[in-house]
Amino acid sequence: MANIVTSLLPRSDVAAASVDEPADESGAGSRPALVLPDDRRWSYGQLAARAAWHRQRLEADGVTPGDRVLVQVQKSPDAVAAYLGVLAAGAVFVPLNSGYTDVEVAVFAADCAPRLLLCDPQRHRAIEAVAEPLGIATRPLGAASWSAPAPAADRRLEIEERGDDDLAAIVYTSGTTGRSKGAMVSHGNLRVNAEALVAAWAIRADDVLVHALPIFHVHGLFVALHTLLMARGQVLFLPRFEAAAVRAALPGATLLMGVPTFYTRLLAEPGFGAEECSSMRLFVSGSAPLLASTHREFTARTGHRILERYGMSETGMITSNPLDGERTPGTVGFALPGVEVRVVGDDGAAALTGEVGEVEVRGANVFGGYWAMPEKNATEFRPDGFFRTGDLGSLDGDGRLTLVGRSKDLVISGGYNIHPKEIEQVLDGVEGVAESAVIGVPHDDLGEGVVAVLVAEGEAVDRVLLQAALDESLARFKHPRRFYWLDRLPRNAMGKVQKNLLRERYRDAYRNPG
Ligand code: MLC
Repeated sequence: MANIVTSLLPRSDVAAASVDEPADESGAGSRPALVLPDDRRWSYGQLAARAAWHRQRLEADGVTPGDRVLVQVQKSPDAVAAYLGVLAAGAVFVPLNSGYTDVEVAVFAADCAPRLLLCDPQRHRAIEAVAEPLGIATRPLGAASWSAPAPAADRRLEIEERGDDDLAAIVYTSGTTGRSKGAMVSHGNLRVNAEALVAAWAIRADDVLVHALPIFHVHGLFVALHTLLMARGQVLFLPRFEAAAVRAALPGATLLMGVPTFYTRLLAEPGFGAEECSSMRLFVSGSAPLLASTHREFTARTGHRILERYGMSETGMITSNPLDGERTPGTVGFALPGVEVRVVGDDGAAALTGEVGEVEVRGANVFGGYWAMPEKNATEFRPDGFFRTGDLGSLDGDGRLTLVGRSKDLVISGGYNIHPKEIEQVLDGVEGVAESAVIGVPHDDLGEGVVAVLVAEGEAVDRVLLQAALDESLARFKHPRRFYWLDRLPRNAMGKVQKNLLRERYRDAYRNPG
């Protein structure tokens, strides 16, 4: 029974909080938490002090426990402090991809009805225009400094008492089509999952993590940051993934957590190899399938066996290949301690060993349901409490899980989930488009790339019109980069578009530009 923040910022740092105190290796509050590219440091004490400053600002804005705070900001150390400030206040953190358009932000704002929307200063006017009609207050986060801790007076961080079942975050897992699905993640969910990972990966105070992921998703925020802060390690905090910057950060570091694209891009770097990885003890991959060939090539080049794990926003991390023992390429390993995994067939009965079925999960890590969607919660959870992931896989005799696909129509590109229906809806709305089908096909860099297959009503449709519609409504990572035109879409006897045929037909779309 405690606010997750007390696990991330230990009491001594909270009390000793001072932003003016330079970080060094000694003393309670002065241990470095975030190390920036120019080697400036935010100590645990400074992070706590800045979180206290944010907490006070949030309260001045009228935020009270249970209120949602919607946040769309660029990655920065101050954004981490703001996150901790929201949780310390007992409020509910709702992160949004910094690439979302105003149209997308408006949908999520309307859904979770936040007390406050925090945004980047340069986006404030646009965000205000979105939020005002909804009666939502907005505030720019302030100068998101990448060089030094933001100034604030000494402050003790007051932490609102929370129960394990109290909401800590709402993580949107769907696009903006129909009702948006916001996974309700509790303080207890976050704590038990971070504890399980700290134990499974033996994360300790002398670990140094290279952090190049965005912090608006589970991977960069709950997996990477939570585990390191909980273990009181150091985070080399990079603005984004950039192969040269990551390579420069590796010497002296011990951990990297990334999506498969991180690894394929490192391997594409001439000269990348064992030497710069000599202090590293663990490379973790997740959020998208890691090709066995990438795993093997990485081992050949560096001597390290990438540890692949599996999770999702609704459940946190579910399985992991072992730290000690066989890390088998193409599998996602064993259920983490405290997590139950089963595979069931179409009839809901347990699948046999090696048989493919839907993966279901139960445990204290599993979310409480989708925000304000009782009807969805009734179908996504089994009566015995197992959550249906929508992923297809099989368990071997030892309990090792292999994922083979998805039962839901979903594209995973560079670790981002992209929902085809959302893109189809925008394309279908363009004048002259009769219908469309959006699919994911192999992409060497991003795993999957988005392809649009369209049918015109008559004359050819203006590409400028198509692009304008996409630009207005959808974040750029969702945009199809390949467009194909057909006289009609292939459909089965039930009238359903046969996307498998389209995926086959356009499987080389990102090899032979169309
Ligand atoms: C960027 N772009 C993408 C993209 N990322 N397009 C498709 N898929 C992506 N993932 C586009 C941009 O819109 C832009 O287009 C162009 O690529 C260059 O942008 P960039 O910002 O320079 O991209 P880049 O740095 O190359 O980013 C690629 C990436 C990044 C793989 C490093 O996407 C990334 O950090 N992904 C991590 C996602 C993540 O954290 N997922 C965790 C989800 S949690 P244009 O046209 O504007 O130039 C989860 C649960 C779990 O799934 O288990 O972890």
